[in-house]
Amino acid sequence: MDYILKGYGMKILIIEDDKFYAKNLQKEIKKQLNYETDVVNSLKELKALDLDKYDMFISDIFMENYDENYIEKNILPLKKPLILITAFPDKVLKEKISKLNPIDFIVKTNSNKFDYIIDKLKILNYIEDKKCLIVDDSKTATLINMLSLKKHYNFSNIITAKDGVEGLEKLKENKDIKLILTDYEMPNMDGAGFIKNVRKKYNLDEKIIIAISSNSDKEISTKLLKAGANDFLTKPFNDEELICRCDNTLKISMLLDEVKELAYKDTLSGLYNRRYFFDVANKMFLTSLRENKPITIIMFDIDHFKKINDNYGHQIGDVVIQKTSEILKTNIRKNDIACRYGGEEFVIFLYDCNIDDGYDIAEKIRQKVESQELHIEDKTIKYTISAGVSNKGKSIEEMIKNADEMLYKAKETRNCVVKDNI
Ligand code: GH3
Ligand code: MG
Ligand code: MG
Ligand code: MG
Repeated sequence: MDYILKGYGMKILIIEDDKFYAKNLQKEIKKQLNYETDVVNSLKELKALDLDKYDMFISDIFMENYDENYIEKNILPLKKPLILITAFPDKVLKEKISKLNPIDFIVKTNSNKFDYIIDKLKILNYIEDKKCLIVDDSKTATLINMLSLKKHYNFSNIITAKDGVEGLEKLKENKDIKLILTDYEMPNMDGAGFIKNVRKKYNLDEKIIIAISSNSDKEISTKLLKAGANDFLTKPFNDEELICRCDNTLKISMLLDEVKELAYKDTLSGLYNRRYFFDVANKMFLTSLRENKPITIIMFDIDHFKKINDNYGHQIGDVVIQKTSEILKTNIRKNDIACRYGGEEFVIFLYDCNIDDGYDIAEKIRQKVESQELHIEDKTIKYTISAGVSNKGKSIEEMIKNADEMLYKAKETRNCVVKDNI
């Protein structure tokens, strides 16, 4: 397939003669995903449109009184992802569906009819910046699975490995792998050994593993599940089964991420909270020891924040916290963690970063805050922050304590950054 499935922000055309259904689907997509969609209810309307501007099509498979090959003629040549809507997926229809090569098809009569399609769109959004890994010693099996996944999903990349040993290497090189398909029988390290090794580092929701075997022996499927596979497939399987299992496991992982996001985020600032900070920073601390990477902690505190509250009111104080958080968020890398540590205190964990680079980042952030002028209501507000930077300590707690001591020193003058000197 040579199309690229876009996730967030894609423009979708809904082709459906049932106006009521189309309108409701459009509303639901807007409400749940905030995607813009257009609707056409007839072939005439379809032909009048510039179809190139759409990233995806959701189309009824049969529309009354129309040339039944309208999808082949109008949509397929565009080589864009297609989701089909059908009232009854009987056998004849299934053949037609498979000819049209859709990324999925939806049965209209389902009571929760929109849930499925909304979930599908959410999954595409979810995996857009994530990778998939196929571990299999058979080149043919790898190719077949690769083609299926490419047809149905928009992973940013699909990586392959010929056995468990190579699989682990690829996983180490590509932290953003989310879904893993692994064969059972392989030389060097088999599927069960590979899965056990992955699970030493990653939970069931961090890396989704679907194990595949040609052996229908129940002993093997249970062995793989006990080793930590999220699901299991017996060869031969069809495209539909593979996609259903991937969808289901991806959906669970996506929901867990959503729940975690709620549990781990501070609502006012949108930054992570302390709980998340310690969960992740402690893990990354251990990784840094293993991988021999430097880490640095910065503690920030807004200067004279009490005065801001006293002079302008608590609500404007809240906006100042939000603006400060935005500056923190936009000045760190993807692997760093910014957290609201307390009222007007923030901490940033910098991975693979030495103390001097950490100091520069803190200084850049301090300068940005200093040069910023906030206009809230009819007031112009300027304020400053202080920061302490440290890379010393045998644990995250110790590092924070040291950074806090540096912050305390910075508070002697305020609007400055002080680093630990080793
Ligand atoms: P310093 O420069 O020494 O840090 O002085 P400061 O006034 O910033 O420090 P202090 O610790 O005395 O005051 C912090 C204030 O932050 C007190 C508290 O009421 C306020 N605060 C804490 N959380 C929030 C919040 O969520 N919103 C608002 N608006 N204020 C908050
Ligand atoms: Mg094999
Ligand atoms: Mg404080
Ligand atoms: Mg303060």
